[in-house]
Amino acid sequence: MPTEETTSRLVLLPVPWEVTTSYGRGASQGPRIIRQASEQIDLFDFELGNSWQAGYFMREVPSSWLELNKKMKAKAQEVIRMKTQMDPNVELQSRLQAEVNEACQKMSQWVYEESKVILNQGKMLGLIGGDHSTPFGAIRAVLEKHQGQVGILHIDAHADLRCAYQGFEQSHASIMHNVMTQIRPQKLVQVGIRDFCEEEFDFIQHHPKTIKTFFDLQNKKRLLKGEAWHAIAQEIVGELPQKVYVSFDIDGLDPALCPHTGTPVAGGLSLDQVFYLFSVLAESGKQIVGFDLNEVSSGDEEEAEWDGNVGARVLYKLCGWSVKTNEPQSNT
Ligand SMILES: [Mn+2]
Repeated sequence: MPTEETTSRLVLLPVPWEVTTSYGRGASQGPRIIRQASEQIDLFDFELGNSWQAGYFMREVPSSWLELNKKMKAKAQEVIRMKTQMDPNVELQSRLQAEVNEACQKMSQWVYEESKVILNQGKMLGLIGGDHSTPFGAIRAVLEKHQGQVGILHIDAHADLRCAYQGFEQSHASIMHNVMTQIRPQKLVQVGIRDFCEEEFDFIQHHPKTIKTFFDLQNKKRLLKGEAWHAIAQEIVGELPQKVYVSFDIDGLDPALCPHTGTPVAGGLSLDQVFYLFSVLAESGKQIVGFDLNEVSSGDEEEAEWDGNVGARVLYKLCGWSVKTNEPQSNT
């Protein structure tokens, strides 16, 4: 397998960051456990053949961000504790909160700059989180490269449309709100969504032209009535423009497939449904112009072989379809 970045078609940027995660922990270990599990996966793929030969290069997990993550996560936890316990020291609370927001901003800027360098070299980009706040800078860079003419396929249990969460502007729970209000892609198409608040539901209702949400329960009802996933997948793909960025939160899948993820929600997609959706996307002639895979986590454990295994399989498909949907013949 090619191991040099310069000769690779696709570069994977690991971002071990989970400062604002609220419930479970371990998303910063995502890149490491995915990389470990990836050794178990055959390179040849039934749908993708030997697409891997184009070269997928994963960068080293940057230890400096891992360290800052640890430091800032402790501060964020303290802010959350102070809020829930109504600690009277509001001055300390707002100072810590500002510090956390600043660090998240710094991470985001770094991701943006690294993504730009990778894209400017004519390479495909994949980001591996980390929590779901990590891809903001990557989405910004991809959208800039394509003059905003990109739709986002967002697979997630959560709508992530909160206007800041627990006082953190760059929260994992706000990523798509930030993307829609600050980066403004052509369209946001959400799949697997089954956990959201009223504010998020209203946000979706108020943006009928730019946001299309395929709520998990609606999809399940259609399937239970006997409709085919093929029809739903075609509808999903039909909502997207020519160029597609995939933002994949692993918790969009059934939690049996990601037991250690930070905020699991019962229900969700099977791996077959997601892989079928990718193939329908590819068959439509649309192109994946960038992607992220986030919230793959080891939880409190050092190892989480199963989470890493499923994460690696998803990553492998995302890499393969990124390369394949951008081959010259698939653009005609
Ligand atoms: Mn989620």
